[in-house]
Amino acid sequence: MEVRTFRAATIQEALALVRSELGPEAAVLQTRHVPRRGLWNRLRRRTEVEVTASLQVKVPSRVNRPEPAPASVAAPAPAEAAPAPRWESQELPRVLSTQLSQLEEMVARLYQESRAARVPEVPEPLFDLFTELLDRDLPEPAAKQLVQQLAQQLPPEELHDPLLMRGRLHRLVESRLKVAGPIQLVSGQRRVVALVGPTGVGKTTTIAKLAANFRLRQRRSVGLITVDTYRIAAVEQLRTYAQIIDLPMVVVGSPGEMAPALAQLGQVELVLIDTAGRSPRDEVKLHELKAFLALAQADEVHLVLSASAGANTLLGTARRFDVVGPNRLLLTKLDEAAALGHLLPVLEQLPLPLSYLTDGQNVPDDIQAARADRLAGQLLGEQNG
Ligand SMILES: Nc1nc2c(ncn2[C@@H]2O[C@H](COP(=O)(O)OP(=O)(O)OP(=O)(O)O)[C@@H](O)[C@H]2O)c(=O)[nH]1
Ligand SMILES: [Mg+2]
Repeated sequence: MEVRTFRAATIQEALALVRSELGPEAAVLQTRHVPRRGLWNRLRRRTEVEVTASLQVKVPSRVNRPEPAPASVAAPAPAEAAPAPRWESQELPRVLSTQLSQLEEMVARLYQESRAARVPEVPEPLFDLFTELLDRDLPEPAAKQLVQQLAQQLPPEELHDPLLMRGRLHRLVESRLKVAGPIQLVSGQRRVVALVGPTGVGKTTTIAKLAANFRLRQRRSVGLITVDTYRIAAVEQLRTYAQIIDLPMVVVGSPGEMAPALAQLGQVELVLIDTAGRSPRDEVKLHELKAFLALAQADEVHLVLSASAGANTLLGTARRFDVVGPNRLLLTKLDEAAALGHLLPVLEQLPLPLSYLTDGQNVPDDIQAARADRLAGQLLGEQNG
């Protein structure tokens, strides 16, 4: 088989040489750039195109040729019309594949640029983590701020390791949480703990969970006081729990009854005070509540809020309850919230440390003392967090 090579400065010139030497039927077998001959050219790294071609190789063209027209309507081909040059069939796939890979690169670059353009403050390697935080209900400004802080902490070798990044993010969130943990009892001393908050958040149920755990599991002496005298049903709700757990319970109807009620409970180690749910907008009732708690000399006042409420509601409610003087935050109904990310900015903005979390209606099981590492996992939606 006769195979010949042709060299020229450009591919067009080289192909023109092939056609003039071998004719239009010649098939191009290979084209490549090669160093130009001569010392001077080599020193200057000049290249030229080398085309290898043969007349004996028949390569079917990949370009669809039009079907020949029926004989009756066929116009005679002009005598000088040259057949389509064979080299097209070789060159096209090469050209196409180069263009395709260029297109791929361009699309990838545009995609990265558009992601960065959408949220320019988010470092690109942390973009997936950022969108995950949004999926976990973290508000965008808080998610941005978190990944920016993470980016400052991350050593460059960890920037592309999702596992290490997640570990650091977890520790970062954990370090931002303020946690008081559970009620600490000291033997021989009475601790008075009150729960306050809006209506229906789970104060009475949580009192029952705490009372049952301290009494039945930790074998401490516990007494209950309710200042919720507005609704008979509310008093009966707590009385039922008191009877089941076998605890003393006293109803306080006016501020003057608080001191006698505490005296009546005697030397119990833990007094739990249940209060009526108050509308955060009712300032008179909030001040009244404060007066009750001052008379009780409460050591701990836990503001109870439902985790299923939105961040603004939680912050607004907490601000209004400030007058009552809470020193702990207790979050209920974690089980009802689809995701918990919205709680992170709330927990950061409120000065109150977290005491307990509740995640269901079951007394006494659905309650945990707050722990920063576990809560960080819950806020980030980690498995088994
Ligand atoms: N899903 C879920 N429900 C809860 C949780 N805690 C309490 N509940 C339910 O919430 C409802 C209200 O609970 P309560 O304990 O009566 O709430 P409260 O704050 O005492 O209500 P008021 O006294 O009316 O202000 C009840 O149906 C409870 O079973 C929780 O952690 N998760
Ligand atoms: Mg209640």
